[in-house]
Amino acid sequence: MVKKYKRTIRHNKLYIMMKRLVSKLVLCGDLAVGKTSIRRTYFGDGFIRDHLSTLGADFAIKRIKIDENTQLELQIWDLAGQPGFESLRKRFFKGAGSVMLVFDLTRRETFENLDYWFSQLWAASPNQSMVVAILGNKNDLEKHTVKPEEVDRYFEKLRTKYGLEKNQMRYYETSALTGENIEECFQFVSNALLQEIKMQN
Ligand SMILES: Nc1nc2c(ncn2[C@@H]2O[C@H](COP(=O)(O)OP(=O)(O)OP(=O)(O)O)[C@@H](O)[C@H]2O)c(=O)[nH]1
Ligand SMILES: [Mg+2]
Repeated sequence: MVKKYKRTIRHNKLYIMMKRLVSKLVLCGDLAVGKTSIRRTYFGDGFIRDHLSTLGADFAIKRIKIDENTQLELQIWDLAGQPGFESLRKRFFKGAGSVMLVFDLTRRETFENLDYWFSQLWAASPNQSMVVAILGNKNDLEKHTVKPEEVDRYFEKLRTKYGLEKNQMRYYETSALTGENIEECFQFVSNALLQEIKMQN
């Protein structure tokens, strides 16, 4: 779901019509998979070695310039992976246009729990045009417990179960520590959302 706003900016007696597209992106996944680290790396806020568990949710806004007159505003909700925030989470899920489902490549159970996260999101915000990026994080660590083919099979399941489109989903192996694929996965989400708008118009 992408909301559209128009704003007029007065600049040296020139009036420019700005189109502002606003969309909500939710970062979710198990405890300590690296959601906050991914967000911090994307914003250039630096990597923190300690695990400072998110309480409830953190919020950040990224404004992406599309062209001279168009801006995409991603409202990013970074949710706590800790159990106990379920009822709170539902509120944050509402109206999401895209989701980053994050797991830790070295802990297989965090991949297996992605289905729990997605079904929670879908129950709170059924939306036929959801953009889904799956991030296998901590790619800088050696011991990988999930193969890319398994993620492909999970995408297949999302397609059949929720009717999502193939071009709305992508898998990235990321590292918040080295920055690998962090910019790319946000770029994918932004492009897929813009594609969606073009299809609607
Ligand atoms: N090696 C490595 N460690 C990472 C990476 N991303 C996060 N970490 C570490 O993993 C731990 C958890 O990171 P967070 O970003 O706090 O995880 P989270 O998913 O936000 O956790 P919650 O908010 O509790 O749900 C921290 O100690 C980070 O330093 C990564 O890409 N590589
Ligand atoms: Mg966190």
